[in-house]
Amino acid sequence: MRVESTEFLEEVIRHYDLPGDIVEATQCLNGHINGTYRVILLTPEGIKDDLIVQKINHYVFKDPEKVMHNIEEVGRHVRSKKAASDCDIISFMNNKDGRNFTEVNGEYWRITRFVKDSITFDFVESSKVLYSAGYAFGRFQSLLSDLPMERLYETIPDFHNTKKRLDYFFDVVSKDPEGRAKDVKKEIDFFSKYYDFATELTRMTEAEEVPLRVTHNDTKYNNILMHKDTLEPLCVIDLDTVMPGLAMHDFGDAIRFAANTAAEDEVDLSKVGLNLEHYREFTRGFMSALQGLTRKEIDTMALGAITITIELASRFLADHLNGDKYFRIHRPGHNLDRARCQIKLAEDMLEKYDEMREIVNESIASNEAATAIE
Ligand code: GN1
Ligand code: MG
Repeated sequence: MRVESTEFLEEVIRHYDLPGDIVEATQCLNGHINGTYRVILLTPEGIKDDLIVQKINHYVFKDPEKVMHNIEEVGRHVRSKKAASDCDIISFMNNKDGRNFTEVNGEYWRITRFVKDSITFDFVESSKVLYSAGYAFGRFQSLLSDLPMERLYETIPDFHNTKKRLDYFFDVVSKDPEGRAKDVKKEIDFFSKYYDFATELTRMTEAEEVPLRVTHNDTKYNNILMHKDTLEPLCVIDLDTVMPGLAMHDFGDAIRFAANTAAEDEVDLSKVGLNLEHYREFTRGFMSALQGLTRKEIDTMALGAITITIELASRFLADHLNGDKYFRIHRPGHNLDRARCQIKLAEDMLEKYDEMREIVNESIASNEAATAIE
């Protein structure tokens, strides 16, 4: 969407050593949280500088400085050890005060250069591209495995605490501030039915049966910039929620998005389900990049995918009941559509749970075979 009046963007850019005039500005609408703009500057030398200028959502991220601290820590760590062949990760420019964000009228902004030839996808057509996406997210976590967790802030407390998410959901249902609960009885029953199943990983985390690791926590396929021709991963983006978490959640959230046979907000629910071929390819890539997982982590990878899908369904539906305050919507009832789509996907995953677990085990076995041959 073209931005007509660009003064607010000019004001942000003035905080940086970026000479030139804005010749084009568009708003990117595929994220649900932050405000993202692609801005082309024409420099005094006549060169086009292609920038991404982003406003951090202050309602969601209560302390944007902590978010930007984490991004700097993680960036420094990954860049100090990554190989040239590894996928890059996003970083932000310093402003004139040497900080990787800038404050304008109480809002927090940041700027990065547009990665040349990159593209993102909101839906995955072919399973072929998924091995490398799985590898990129697995490798991201593996590169961060020796970053001391105490160096990172929890940017959103209890972000993937599914038990707290579901308890909050039922709280919203009981308060029903917009009077919308009467129309979603069937959906509410779904969350009651699977409450114990979906909170098992929370229980295991609290009992320290599974370890915390530095994780991305928002591993949607559109959070990897892909090369527009080769479809190879170029850069992992959206590091706002990098913090201690579970490997199974990163795996699971990626599956939720990339192995869905339809888009995240598809309204024709007959189109929604788990594509096992997509699932297999992503799993193979992720598992080959991320070795050294514990047996319990391996055994709960598939559970992670179903858990995160149920969790997100509850978050979308809670937001719908709350009057759409958290996720940006593009039409009335959008969060309800998203919730229904995620519930349908979770139901399909529950039917395919045994196969999902089997595929994880197969990928581990083939890693072991490959290691033995080496
Ligand atoms: C939000 O803004 P975006 O699209 O990267 C959300 C994720 C959800 C996702 C669902 C901070 O991410 O947790 O999985 O929407 N991010 C936050 O599409 O809540
Ligand atoms: Mg995000």
